Amino acid sequence: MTQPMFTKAIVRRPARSLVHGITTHPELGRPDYDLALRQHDAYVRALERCGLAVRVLPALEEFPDSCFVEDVAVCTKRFATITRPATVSRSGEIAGVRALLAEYYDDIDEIREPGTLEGGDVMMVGDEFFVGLSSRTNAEGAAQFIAALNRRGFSGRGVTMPPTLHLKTGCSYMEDDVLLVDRAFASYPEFSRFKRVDVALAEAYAANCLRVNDYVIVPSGHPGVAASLRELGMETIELDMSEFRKIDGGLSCLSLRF
Ligand code: CIR
Repeated sequence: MTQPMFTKAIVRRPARSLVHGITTHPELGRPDYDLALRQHDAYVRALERCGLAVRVLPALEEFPDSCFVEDVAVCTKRFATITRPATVSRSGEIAGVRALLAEYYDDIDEIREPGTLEGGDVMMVGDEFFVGLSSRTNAEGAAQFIAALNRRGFSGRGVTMPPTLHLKTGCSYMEDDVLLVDRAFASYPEFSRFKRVDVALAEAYAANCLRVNDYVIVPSGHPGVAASLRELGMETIELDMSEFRKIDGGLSCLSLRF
């Protein structure tokens, strides 16, 4: 890649309260905080290896899910949007991220009540954005965001969701026209124009991979997805995400890239 897609990232250290993060998978057990910190360190190193300068925000103990910074903002080439998380326990996460983004962006928009939108529902494909209409992102939030995109010369469209947490829980754009898709999204007409890499049910968690410049970061333990991406000529970095997975967190959720 001659021109890097991204040069910077923002992450937030996991709080000890992470063990109380929202989860739809209580059967996986509580996260181990010390292991989560080590996995987070490895994540930051991986972003650095991809060429990003990483800013690390301090842990926010009052907000168990606050390490999932992707949900509280959307960063584009021309502007950033501060989102409005649907869950009350996450609403206080935005302040620190807003202040930091102001160092990088002159143009910062925001989602307003009654809109809700979480960044995990926003998938960027060049100048086009897909917005998952999930239990976290309502029609009003999506409409506000799409209007903000249109005002800056981007396009956006809503995507009806299967019962999946966020859009990018189930599909990730790998650049070069390649879309990684969970079975739930495989037949979506919105995605028919892409070269689709289908993710097997047993590897569904790896539908959330992260393309960053010349690499794709893949959660370890998903050999089928990693092999499919390598067959397409992509260089992969594998990271153990076990502790974040326990509270529904994937690779993309842990950072804002811009
Ligand atoms: C939540 O339910 O909000 C967190 N436990 C997980 C957020 C994951 N974020 C993402 O997929 N972008």
